[in-house]
Amino acid sequence: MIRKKLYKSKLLSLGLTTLMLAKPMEVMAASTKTLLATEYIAEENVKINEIQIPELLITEILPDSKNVNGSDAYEFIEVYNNSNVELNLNDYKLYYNYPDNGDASDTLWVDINKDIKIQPKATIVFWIKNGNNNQLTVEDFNNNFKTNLELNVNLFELSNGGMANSGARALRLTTSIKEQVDFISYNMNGVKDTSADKSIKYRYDESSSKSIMTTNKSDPDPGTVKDSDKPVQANITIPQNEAVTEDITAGNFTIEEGLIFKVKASSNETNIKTVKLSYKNNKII
Ligand SMILES: [Ca+2]
Ligand SMILES: [Ca+2]
Repeated sequence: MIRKKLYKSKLLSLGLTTLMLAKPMEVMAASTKTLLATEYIAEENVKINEIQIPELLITEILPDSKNVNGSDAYEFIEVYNNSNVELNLNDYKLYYNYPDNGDASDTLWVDINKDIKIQPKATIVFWIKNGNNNQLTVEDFNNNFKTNLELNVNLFELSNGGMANSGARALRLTTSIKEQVDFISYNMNGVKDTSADKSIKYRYDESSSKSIMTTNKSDPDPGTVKDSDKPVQANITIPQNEAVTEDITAGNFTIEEGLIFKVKASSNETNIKTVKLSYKNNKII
């Protein structure tokens, strides 16, 4: 019988690095209310309130716009701060999704690792830069929609292929640890919702707890959400106490299994949106 060698795996301990890097590092985070990917800890997903209105919503998309160099030039996604507090985009991610292929088809589109603030009731707009429209400027965008958005303030460029004009597609907005905040879809069940230069709008429906398409023939108004398209505001209380974190990394690991860092973060006052883990090693590069 081959006996697997056990290694000590204290967080921040020295000497682990070369072993760890032999395999991809996997970081797991968990909280009493939100759990992250890959490996779950058996705890109930407890909600503070019975009805939770999302603080951040996808309110408008334009999957099909006029072309430049053969591609849609002005595709955009509008996101609205439906809360009473300033939100930091650093705590959220946006995924493009293929509903016919399930949740596993999520493709990460927005993962911002810097502080970008959205004020209460304000919006930000993501403009798709697909290669063929890369030469267009913010001035072009504003001229096209008669808007006055500012680059990297409330207008951000996304570099990817853009939103398909045909075929079922969706966008999933989540916190950093992938707890879903909002989900919208179009072209479902063989129905074509897109048409050139007409945007699709969504309004969060409190009774079904889902964002519902309200029109697929809107004149685009990136950066503006009409009062009639706003749901009940989410009232967020700023936590008074820091979240409690606990290192629950296994004490030993085998080199075959690799080491998984596990950190448990919890708060009685809010859900956990982001967990960051840092470690040190003794390797001098
Ligand atoms: Ca498109
Ligand atoms: Ca709008």
